[in-house]
Amino acid sequence: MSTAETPDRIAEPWGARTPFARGGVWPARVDTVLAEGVTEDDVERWVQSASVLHSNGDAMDIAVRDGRIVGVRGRAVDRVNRGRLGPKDLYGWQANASPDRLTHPLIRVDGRLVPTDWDTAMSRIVDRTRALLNTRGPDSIAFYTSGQLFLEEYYTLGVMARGGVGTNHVDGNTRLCTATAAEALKESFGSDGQPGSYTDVDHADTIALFGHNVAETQSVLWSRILDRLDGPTPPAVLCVDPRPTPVARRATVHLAPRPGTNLALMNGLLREVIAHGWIDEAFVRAHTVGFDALRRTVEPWTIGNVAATCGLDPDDVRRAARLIGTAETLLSTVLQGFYQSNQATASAVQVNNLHLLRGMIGRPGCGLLQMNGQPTAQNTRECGANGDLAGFRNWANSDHVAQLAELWNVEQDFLTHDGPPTHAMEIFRLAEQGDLGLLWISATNPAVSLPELARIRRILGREGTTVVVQDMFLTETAALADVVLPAAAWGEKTGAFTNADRTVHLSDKAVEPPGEARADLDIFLDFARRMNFRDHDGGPLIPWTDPESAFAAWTRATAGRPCDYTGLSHDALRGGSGIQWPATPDRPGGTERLYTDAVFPTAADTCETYGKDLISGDPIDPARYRDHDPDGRALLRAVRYVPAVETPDAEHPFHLITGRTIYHFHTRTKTGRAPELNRAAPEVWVEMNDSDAVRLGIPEGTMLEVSSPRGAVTARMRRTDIRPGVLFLPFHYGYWDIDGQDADGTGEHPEVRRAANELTPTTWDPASKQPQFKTGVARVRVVDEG
Ligand SMILES: Nc1nc2c(c(=O)[nH]1)N[C@H]1C(S)=C(S)[C@@H](COP(=O)(O)OP(=O)(O)OC[C@H]3O[C@@H](n4cnc5c(=O)[nH]c(N)nc54)[C@H](O)[C@@H]3O)O[C@H]1N2
Ligand SMILES: Nc1nc2c(c(=O)[nH]1)N[C@H]1C(S)=C(S)[C@@H](COP(=O)(O)OP(=O)(O)OC[C@H]3O[C@@H](n4cnc5c(=O)[nH]c(N)nc54)[C@H](O)[C@@H]3O)O[C@H]1N2
Ligand SMILES: [Mo]
Repeated sequence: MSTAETPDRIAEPWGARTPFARGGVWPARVDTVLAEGVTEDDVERWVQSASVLHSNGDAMDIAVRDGRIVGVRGRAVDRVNRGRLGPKDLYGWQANASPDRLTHPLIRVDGRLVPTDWDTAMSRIVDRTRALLNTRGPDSIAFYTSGQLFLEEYYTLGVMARGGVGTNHVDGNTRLCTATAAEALKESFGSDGQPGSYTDVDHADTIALFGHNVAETQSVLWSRILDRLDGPTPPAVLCVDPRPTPVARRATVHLAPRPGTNLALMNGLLREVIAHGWIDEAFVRAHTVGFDALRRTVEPWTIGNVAATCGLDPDDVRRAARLIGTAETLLSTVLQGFYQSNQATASAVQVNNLHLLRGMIGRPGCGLLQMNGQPTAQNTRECGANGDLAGFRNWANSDHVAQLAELWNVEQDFLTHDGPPTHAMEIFRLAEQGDLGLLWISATNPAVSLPELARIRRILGREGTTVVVQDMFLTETAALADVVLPAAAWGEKTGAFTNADRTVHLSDKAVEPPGEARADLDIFLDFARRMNFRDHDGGPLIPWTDPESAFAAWTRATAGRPCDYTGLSHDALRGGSGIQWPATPDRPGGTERLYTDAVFPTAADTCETYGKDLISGDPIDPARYRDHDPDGRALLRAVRYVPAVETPDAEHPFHLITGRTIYHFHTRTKTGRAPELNRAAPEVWVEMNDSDAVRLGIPEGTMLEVSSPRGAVTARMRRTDIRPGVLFLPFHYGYWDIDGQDADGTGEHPEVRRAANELTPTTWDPASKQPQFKTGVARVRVVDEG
């Protein structure tokens, strides 16, 4: 493998610096990697694409030779990365050609998964669906999808599931990922949609990262920040994270709060901002509602109370408040340290409140990014393949439901259900109770990524629920399925997707998929055809046939909505840079920032939600919302701090938090099969503070059993400067080795327990329903001093 820019991008993940000053233009730097022995002259074609191993949307071209992918090169013209690529992008594409790829469908016969043809596999699913619809109705069928398919695939899945099958049980693994981002945006601004832009990095004088290890999880965005930090007018950086991340090491102020206390900290920071008069009173008066309640709610959170509750130095809290209170242009980002922790939505909306109080929204440098994680999570949410309706429509607003019924030409009754769309944690509970006859899982590996894995294995292995898994590999989840469908991967199919700053990219097909693997879109279309789903007039419910016509259908669903795509097409996305929505025929170049006019989509007829009580999660009554219609003003949502349910005690004395390393993506189905990435982080580890290790007399490198009330894993100990009393486990490692896959298809596997989710609790945020992967407890026991 050769990289043009830096010889070893494992050792130097962010590559060489290209410093620039505030308000300047981020210089381009093109990162390229090609397979051993291949030079740029050998490349036959470069095919336009973007990264699917994080939400940053780094644009790249795929190098093709002899019908195979032989490398990637960043696209210098693109607004997102100006040519740069991160380690996962540079090396991860090798997984496409792995010999482990699924090449034909599998079905379970006498307890074993055996190869079969498409017709047999699809017939099994169709027969089962028909039988369930005839006997138990649509509520016995559920779809659990991803944040990693393309928007054409989600839209098709959403129409097929809601308009064809008629079920309300449709969600994505975005529930585990950015459900809180969506909920926080809806609660404050009336609709999902990131207000900010990545160019805010270029203009900000202060950057605040709340529970976001951007250096490892969106490494190219961190390169942009590093280039500002090394330039002539560096921004101040606030980092809120219990670990000494690379972000913390470059921070002006690093706060390492006790896990689960984010809301106490945020309430304290807001109190300081108000008390010092660092607020834009005219903006607050004209464009927000709820200030008095917010002021009252944060009032008890003096510096002393914050310091005691969060376990922080009072002076550090004061310095943090001053940084964000006196910033001229503040960029804030929020991610899993907030979204997967205690009071997730409540904490995330306080960052929105901070920007509203300071009037810092819709202007260069005043960005607010309730970050996404997965590459296409935004599209799952937009297209209604999660617990939302397509086009950011409000399930509780019958006019919005009627719009979809008209667009799809189906009875409105068919789309109307007793309650909100079912969220993933509830879908798995329904399966556990035996209420689901069919659970169709696409592009996600819940047997590693959901909390409390012993329970998830039980649910997936249950008699009576037909589990369909659509994946590139025989994952831990696929091994428990009844039908396994081999999917084409990125690079083997065409589709569009949207990153965390609303930039839409096209990813073109570069090579053929292996064996009989098929694009997810083709699988969904085949199912819809076989089911013969019809509209009100007897025409096909889903008339589109390929990615381009699916995209065109999707744009019609967005007309007039906040995520308006009507100015976009596959052709418009080919060539130059990605384009930020909304993009309309009269604004085909897209929109850099939302809310530049300080008018928010909160009006009762427009909004995506009437909101929830952020402590109980109960929906707010639509009539009550209408009575106090914010009508374009943003909502300052105030919430009191409530401690986490699970906190350390004598039996489980440590907080347990989980997360990521730069070299791996999730359950490693791709990055574990890229030699450079696998070598960089081959095994699970557990981080413990030096002082805890000394106190317990545990030397570096000791094998520890880490256990919680749910289970146990073994992991080698690393001593770090993580907050004392806190353990950190990466969640990437499943329960078998990538190499030692389930060869006989029985679903049985060696008892290697190393997945962090053996330990995590089945608890979720009441408002966003996002599981709390970062609020748990654990104890340790020495297994081997080796
Ligand atoms: N390399 C890599 N990049 C990725 C991914 C990947 O798997 N690998 N996945 C992508 C996806 S889907 C996502 S969602 C994003 C996630 O991106 P991040 O959110 O940046 O990643 P995490 O490591 O999950 O969590 C971030 C930080 O939260 C901190 N944290 C834990 N508990 C608390 C708390 O109570 N309070 C605060 N303030 N912080 C806390 C952790 O110490 C951790 O450093 O990354 C995306 N990018
Ligand atoms: N403890 C703990 N648990 C966590 C988290 C945490 O921080 N801590 N983070 C959570 C978050 S934020 C996330 S996003 C989830 C991620 O959890 P998962 O979604 O379960 O993780 P992945 O490994 O990305 O699984 C994606 C699957 O899709 C397959 N795939 C890839 N591309 C395609 C495609 O084009 N088509 C099809 N059909 N399949 C494809 C891959 O092979 C892989 O098996 O994990 C969550 N779980
Ligand atoms: Mo995620």
